[in-house]
Amino acid sequence: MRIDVVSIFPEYLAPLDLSLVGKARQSGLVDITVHDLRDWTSDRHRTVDDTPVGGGAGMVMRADVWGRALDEVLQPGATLVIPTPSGRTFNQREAEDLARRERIVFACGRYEGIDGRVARHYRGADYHVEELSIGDYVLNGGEVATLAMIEAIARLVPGMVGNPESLVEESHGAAGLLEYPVFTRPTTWRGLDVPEILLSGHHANIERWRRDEALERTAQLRPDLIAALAKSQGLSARDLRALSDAGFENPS
Ligand code: JD8
Repeated sequence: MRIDVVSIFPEYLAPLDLSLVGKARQSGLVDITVHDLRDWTSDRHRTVDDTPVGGGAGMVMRADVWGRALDEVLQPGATLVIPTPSGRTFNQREAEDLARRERIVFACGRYEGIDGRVARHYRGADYHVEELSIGDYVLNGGEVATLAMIEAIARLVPGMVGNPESLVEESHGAAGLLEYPVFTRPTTWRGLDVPEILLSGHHANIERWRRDEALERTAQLRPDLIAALAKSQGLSARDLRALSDAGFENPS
């Protein structure tokens, strides 16, 4: 997978040199290039913004500068991702979809955002243009959102995580539940013991305990996920009993 990122703060993407994504870059599994938008400015002040047409506070990023940059960085068939608080909400499904793409270009905005014609122009030029938000809160720019999305996408690239099985069980994974709590040694810490059943070696009981924990936690914090799971995969009688034992009504 090839990923390009365009930003006026390219150093903001330095964390992509670290950890799993950093290793994936070294092993060639993922090819990430970060570009400075100012390299496509045409004036000696390297201007990328101007006042909003129609008035209003702040500044808007210029379409002509973004156009020169994206014309060069976007290759045929590439997907252009524009992080924006007014975009579709990014989630695990979106990450799985983007992890199947060959080339992705992230356009990181700043100020009040990027001139709206940029997305319209490249959509019109038959590029996949995805305007995505990572959550209902306001950031100062697209870089943090881009870091989050690249990590969520890159770790799904085959060969990235040691045991692909682990991708299934995790929150928002195929199980559709939040994760069960995890523990390790010391088995007693500050008077707190790890749940006895996890020391039993009885794998079926442990698996059942973990699903019950995941069901209870999800019903408490994300009842929308329980309803979706009941609709998509259905809940077993044992699941329903676990939910009612935990005080949660039958979701169907
Ligand atoms: C891109 C400029 C700042 C946003 C005026 C503050 C994503 N979930 C998210 N929250 N915020 C962003 C985001 C914010 C951005 C840009 C993404 C480019 N800003 C603007 C509008 C209000 N300032 C985001 N993904």
